[in-house]
Amino acid sequence: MTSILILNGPNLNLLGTRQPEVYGSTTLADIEAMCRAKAQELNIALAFDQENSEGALLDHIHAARGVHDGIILNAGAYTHTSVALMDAISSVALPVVELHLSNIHAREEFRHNSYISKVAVGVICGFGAAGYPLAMEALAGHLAPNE
Ligand code: CA2
Repeated sequence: MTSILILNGPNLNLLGTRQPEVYGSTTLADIEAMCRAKAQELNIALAFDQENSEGALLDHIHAARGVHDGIILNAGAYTHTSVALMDAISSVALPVVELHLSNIHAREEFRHNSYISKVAVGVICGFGAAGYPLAMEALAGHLAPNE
């Protein structure tokens, strides 16, 4: 069975509790439930994690090799700073869909650069929590293009 990892970065554990005007009022637990329902529909296995530290995110990416077939990554603010996450994605050679709740290109200049985009198979941003199931469909389609 196809298995994917959805990995969430720093501060995303605060979703639904602060800045709803930017990130919506859906909590990360709500998003996980939405993703688990989508996984059933797509008949794929799902791991769902959130970490605030860069090192822990790197550990999840390294551990995904040989366990998962692809990764959906919302790296939060590390998107714009982390050469280490970019290198980790290259080193595990798993397809990664980059995901953001907000449209990072319509926001501050410092959010326009993404190190993740350079090594991702594709990017979904700006659709809020709905981007998560969209990213799952995109990754499942990428992994099994003829199904
Ligand atoms: O739009 C996204 O998904 C982001 O990855 C979210 C990051 C931001 O740094 C990226 O530029 C875009 C920030 C996540 C912070 O999440 C919060 C949630 C609730 C309250 C405060 C922060």
